[in-house]
Amino acid sequence: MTARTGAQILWEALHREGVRVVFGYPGGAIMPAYDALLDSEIRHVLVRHEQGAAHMADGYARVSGNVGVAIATSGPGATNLVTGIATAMLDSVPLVCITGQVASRFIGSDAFQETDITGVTLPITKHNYLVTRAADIAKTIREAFYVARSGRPGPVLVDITKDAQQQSCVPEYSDQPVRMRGYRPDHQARHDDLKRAAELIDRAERPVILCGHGIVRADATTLLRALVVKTGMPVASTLLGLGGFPATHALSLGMMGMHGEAWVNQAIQEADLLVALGMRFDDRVTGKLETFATGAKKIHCELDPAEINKNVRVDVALVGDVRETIEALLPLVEARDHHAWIARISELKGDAAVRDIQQLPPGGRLFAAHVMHDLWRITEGKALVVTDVGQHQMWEAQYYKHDHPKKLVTSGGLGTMGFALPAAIGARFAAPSDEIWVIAGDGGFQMTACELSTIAQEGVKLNIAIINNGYLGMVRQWQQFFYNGRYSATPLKSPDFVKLAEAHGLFGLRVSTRDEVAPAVMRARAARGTVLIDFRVEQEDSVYPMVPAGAALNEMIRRPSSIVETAEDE
Ligand SMILES: Cc1ncc(C[n+]2csc(CCOP(=O)(O)OP(=O)(O)O)c2C)c(N)n1
Repeated sequence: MTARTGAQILWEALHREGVRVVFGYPGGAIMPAYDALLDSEIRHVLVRHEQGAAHMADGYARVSGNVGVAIATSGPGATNLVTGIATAMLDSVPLVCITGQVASRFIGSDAFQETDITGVTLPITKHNYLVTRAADIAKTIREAFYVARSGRPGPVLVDITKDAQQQSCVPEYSDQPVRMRGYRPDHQARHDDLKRAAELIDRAERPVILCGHGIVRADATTLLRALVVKTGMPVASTLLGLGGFPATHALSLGMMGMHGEAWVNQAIQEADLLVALGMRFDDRVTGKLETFATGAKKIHCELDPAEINKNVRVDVALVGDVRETIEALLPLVEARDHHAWIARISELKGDAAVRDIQQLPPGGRLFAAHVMHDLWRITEGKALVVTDVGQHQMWEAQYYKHDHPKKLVTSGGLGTMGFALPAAIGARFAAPSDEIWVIAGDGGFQMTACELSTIAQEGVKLNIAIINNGYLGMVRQWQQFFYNGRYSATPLKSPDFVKLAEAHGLFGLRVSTRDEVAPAVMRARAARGTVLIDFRVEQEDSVYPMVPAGAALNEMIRRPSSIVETAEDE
């Protein structure tokens, strides 16, 4: 083998890991790598801000199931990645982020554009590395990919000094399985525990399955369906679990938690058994812990042992890959149905359908829920939807019924505004033929709107729906409910989004009545290029129901009937 530079080895090592596209931005300390990129087959997408690179890699990873790769220079380039890395960490998304670092002899001298990025990202990466020798690059990249995708996935950062990129050596690529001291990512549920879990499931009268992101990530949806068919247990879903079980299935209850349906939360509170699959009992899901499903036994199937008994004490822990766990559990459980329990849950639904905003006559007013409902109807629920963070995110979760996994991409754990547009660009590279809709608020969209230029330069086709309510809506809603309606720093002025699209060579449309929704959506779908629709929606609508932070799951704020009446009056 001939000698290669560290920079060449980097691209070769990435190629060997199956990488075909990376998202990045160049600068001084990563220039040798960018020079070698010209001779690599890997496609590079030039972003407009490194945060966008991390979110694109994240969107790519969530949709493809592979590791996403972002690349940036040292100092400000590296620190701009931080929000995207933390977003991936909280949602267990496998990323490898590569950063240039100042030459090894300058480290620690406050050299130009020096930041201790391994120090900065220590708590928000699954693992990170500082590489100072070309000879270590191939092995480190291999390990980084292994760590990112094995066990509970997560982001890994590899910081490579400029001199390591420039040095030459004969690379040593290995095909042997990676072994790392102290890292044991694989667990398997114990047979005794599986039997105890099966006994609890067989004995339960009011069971509820809680479907989390793990089901989606582990491709366990078919097995989950088999478990539900056999045991008759209804399924509630976390935000990131949506699509893990078909929303239109008779035993799908819908989303639980802070903005979950009231009957779902009530059913959880009345349950005598919760079977938590690939979820982590986040506070947005449980409400006040002391009051969470106190009458229920709990089974927790989870890959990461650190999650067991972290927030909620459980009766049986099945630590392992959730797909393998369900597979092992299936033959152990009895066939059941739960007619009485399902009837009770239907009763709990009560007047919810009447209160449902989507049933309201529009009366000339455009509610965000109308937009979500119409989008769902027109796309037949088949689009890949990438949402930002705020009210629109919750309305999408409530009104766009996801029947398939990996068709909803959203920042759950960190709740990162600005996520949607770049994540959708990444998703496009993972799903070239999917219909993709970005759904963003007027606030979050402006955080990463610079990536419209990336869309234009790369010729990416997306459909963009801005749910424009003139406020930082979710914060405004909290101010309305919990701060006596004192709107501090939430009214928001935006640019003319239609002109902004046009300024980027893209097509823009404005919609302010319900009648205009369908024609605009059809136009966007039919267009070859990216179309942005500025939906001017009801400004002070709120997401209902809502569990106030720190309250019990069944203490929900419901949509006031006055809104229903006002709309009906019109
Ligand atoms: C980066 C970031 N900064 C601040 C917040 C806090 N935050 C959560 S929702 C929200 C308002 C979002 O407003 P907008 O994007 O207009 O969406 P809407 O809620 O109106 O649908 C804010 C400020 C956040 N989640 N992320």
